[in-house]
Amino acid sequence: GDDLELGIHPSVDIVFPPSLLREELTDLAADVRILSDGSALAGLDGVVTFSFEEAFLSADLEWIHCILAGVDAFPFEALKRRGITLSNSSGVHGDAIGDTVLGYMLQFARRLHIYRDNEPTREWYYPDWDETFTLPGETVCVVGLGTLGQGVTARADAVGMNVRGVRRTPTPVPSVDAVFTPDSLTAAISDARFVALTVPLTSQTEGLIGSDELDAMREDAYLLNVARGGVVDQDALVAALTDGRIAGAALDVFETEPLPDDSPLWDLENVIVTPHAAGATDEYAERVAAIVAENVRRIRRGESLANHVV
Ligand code: 7N6
Repeated sequence: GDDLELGIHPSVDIVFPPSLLREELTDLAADVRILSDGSALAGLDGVVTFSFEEAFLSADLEWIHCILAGVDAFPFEALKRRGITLSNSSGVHGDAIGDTVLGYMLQFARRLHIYRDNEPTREWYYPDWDETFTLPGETVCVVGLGTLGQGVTARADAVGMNVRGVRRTPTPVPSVDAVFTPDSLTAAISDARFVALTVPLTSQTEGLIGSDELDAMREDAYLLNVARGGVVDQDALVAALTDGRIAGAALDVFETEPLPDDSPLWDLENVIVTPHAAGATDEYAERVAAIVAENVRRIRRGESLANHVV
């Protein structure tokens, strides 16, 4: 019939079972099939995917929906040239990221990561009197105030932290006491106990946090990266952590993933490494399905897409 033909690319399996997404899409005016081979794209109008494949460019696709918010690995110019519309899943991760970043801050403040580290050796380690602190009254600077950033700011505000943020448009944001623009990044981060990175990776944010920014941070400050590895100069970060110029870091994303065995980050006690899972949640497929369903409706009405990237 004139139903839209949609394929679910096998790469989505990294985040949820493809069959789960198909179930969530059963009421749709579209034929949805799970692709067993990522390049078997004949007859499809659209594909829902985690990763990009060159084969997408030579197929007859009109639309690619990426189940990620961060689509920095997709070739925007080539997609434009082929007339393929790309939409992303921005908007689905606020709760998961907010919970994870609150968890990182609690781990550092309450030293929970140290106690867990001590379990294999049965070590009953009591912290020094000035080693622990509490979150109320501490300052967090959230760099990027989109869905991820606002997931963090809402929770930080709820536990009584001072919340500041950095974004291009310095309009007021709920839960944020002061909004800075990127040209005042150094001022914004310089007196924060925690600096959380929640920006997309673009030509403007690549290497945003380098040795100058790390030097501007307090010696007792923690860097929390749930954005992309490329937003931070990783060598500069390792140097700052090793020299004690900042107190620690919680990192979900890295220049190379999985983080290589020989990375010094694995061995630093003041670093929490998580496997690019800060945004994971059992509601992921349901949340992505809502965007896909909305866009199927829009395509049928000839409207422009939600979460449209190119
Ligand atoms: C997968 C998270 C994104 O860009 O990096 C995240 O959406 C993926 C759990």
